[in-house]
Amino acid sequence: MSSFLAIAFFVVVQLVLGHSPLERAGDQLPLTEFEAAPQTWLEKYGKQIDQPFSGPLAFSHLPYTRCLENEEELFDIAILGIPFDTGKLLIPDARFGPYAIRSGSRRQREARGYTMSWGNNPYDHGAKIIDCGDIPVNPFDNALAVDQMEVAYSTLLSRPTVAKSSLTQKLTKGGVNHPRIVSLGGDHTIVLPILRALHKIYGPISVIHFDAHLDTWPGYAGGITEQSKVTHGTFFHLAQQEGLMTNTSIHAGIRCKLGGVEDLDNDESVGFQLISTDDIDDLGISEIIRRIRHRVGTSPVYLSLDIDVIDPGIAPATGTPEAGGWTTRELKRIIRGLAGLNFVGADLVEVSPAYDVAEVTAIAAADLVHDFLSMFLSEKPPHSHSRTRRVSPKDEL
Ligand SMILES: [Mn+2]
Repeated sequence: MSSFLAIAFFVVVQLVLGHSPLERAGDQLPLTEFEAAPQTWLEKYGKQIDQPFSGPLAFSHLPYTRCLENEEELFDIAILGIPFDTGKLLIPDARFGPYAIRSGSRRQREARGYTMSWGNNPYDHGAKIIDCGDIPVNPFDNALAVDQMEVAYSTLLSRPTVAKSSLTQKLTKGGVNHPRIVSLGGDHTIVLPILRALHKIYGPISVIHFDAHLDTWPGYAGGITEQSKVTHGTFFHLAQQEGLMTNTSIHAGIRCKLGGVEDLDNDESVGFQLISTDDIDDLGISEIIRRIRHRVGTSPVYLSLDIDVIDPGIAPATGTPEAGGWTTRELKRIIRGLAGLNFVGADLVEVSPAYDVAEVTAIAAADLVHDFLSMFLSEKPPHSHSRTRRVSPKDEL
């Protein structure tokens, strides 16, 4: 206590004399490392990776290139934004979906891509994965926009791949490898020009379709022009009429209200089997996975995921929300069960960020796109038990 009183007395005396208590004549505080001689950023800090909140907006901080114009750019998997939303009925704003999903991916990056649930990091498979930017679709003329989307998709699809690993390449009948594109929508109409482009390479393909809605309706009441038939609820019907799909496609997560059973009959004629939202309670996740895999077999398969398959309480930012959907966790488990199928491409559509809350929908969408990469690059589904930690046999119950 006496030493405390002595120090307090010294401080008071120094303050009365106008000195800082730590200042002494002829003596200065040592320079801190931040007060060293001027240096450039590179001299002092070297190259630094961007923080989760800094840098240009690319999916998961991947290299960003406008691939449509940079014709020398090659890749194995491309992230491609398709900001088209003038084919939808209700809530607009999906043209900002690619921006939102990229923003929702800010905390993702190659170096931290390992997940316990997959047991791998998709960026460790030797595939060149880049963000190819957006297709600058025309917002005033849907016919023009649909053609732009098909031309853009075909342009990227026709480029040779980079990696030689069999994990990252799928063979066509002609033995030529093509890259795979993960499209960020955009409303669901974008799938029609995508299927047209894929058909030129692969012929008719199967579709795995996660959605609250069928999207196989033959037309929209009041649609009298040819272009008005091309909507986010009719594109599968049109694709079937054009011969773009096999009759071995499957929906999962369906729960929308219908005009009647005739909608289901029509849906079957378009080539779809149906797994309803409620089936997850009665069948369980593993049976849903088994049915999807059995349905599409080894045929070339395209995965299309409408974010509205997730419950709108969890993913509210979407154009036609339907109550009572799956959780993100349930959907992620089903997607993990699809690894090893012959995927030729995938999309995530119908994110309308103006209706989001704290980016929860965009973050879920970005997370699912990360899963798509592992799904593309894993030879088979991961072990059913997630590796929460490494355990020795004697630790297991
Ligand atoms: Mn939908």
